[in-house]
Amino acid sequence: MNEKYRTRVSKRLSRHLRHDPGGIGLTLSPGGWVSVDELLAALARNRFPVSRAELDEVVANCAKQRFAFDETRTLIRASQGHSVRVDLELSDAVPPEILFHGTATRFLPSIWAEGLRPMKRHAVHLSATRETAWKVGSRHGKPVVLTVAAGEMAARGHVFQVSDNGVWLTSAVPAEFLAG
Ligand code: HQG
Repeated sequence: MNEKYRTRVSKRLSRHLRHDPGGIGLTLSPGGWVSVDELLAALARNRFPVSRAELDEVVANCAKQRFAFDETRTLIRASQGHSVRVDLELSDAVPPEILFHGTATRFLPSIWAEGLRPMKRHAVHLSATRETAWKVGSRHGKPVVLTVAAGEMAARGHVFQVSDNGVWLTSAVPAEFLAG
């Protein structure tokens, strides 16, 4: 399987495991899980056949570890990034003092006015490193990295969680905790 094909499969998995399970007739469990057999059957029905070995390869090789199997390896879910309603049942975690958020410069006026909001997703996504945040921001246009005073937020009662693949999640970041 080459890199290009792995990326195609990964994008397709993101679409159905985060945003549009119904599009191929899938229903996610409240925790966001779906049976691997059902997923592969649904993809095949929709002219996108993927073998179990290929799925395993995509899950294992995905640099961002976007997908995770359960301990029996019969269920799979996206580790973060959902727009459909799921409860990932992550435990609250104490964030580092500073986290980063990558965005595009054109969003800054609105972000300074109202802080970071989850927009179409469940939570605001924050990165542990400036490098990762830069990549995240580049997806939207001319990137800019904001620092988030996460320690101070936590001290003031904001709740954080960290996904299985190391993305920090919180429901919103008021502008007072942001710096350019
Ligand atoms: C912006 C990818 C205007 C926010 C990444 C972002 C991440 C505002 C955009 C994950 C705003 C939403 C999530 C406000 C926030 N006014 N714009 N008040 N508040 N925004 O894609 O964080 O590759 O939903 O800055 O790596 O870019 O898919 O969020 O630019 O982990 O696995 O609204 O998606 O992971 O964009 O990315 P997104 P994100 P994957």
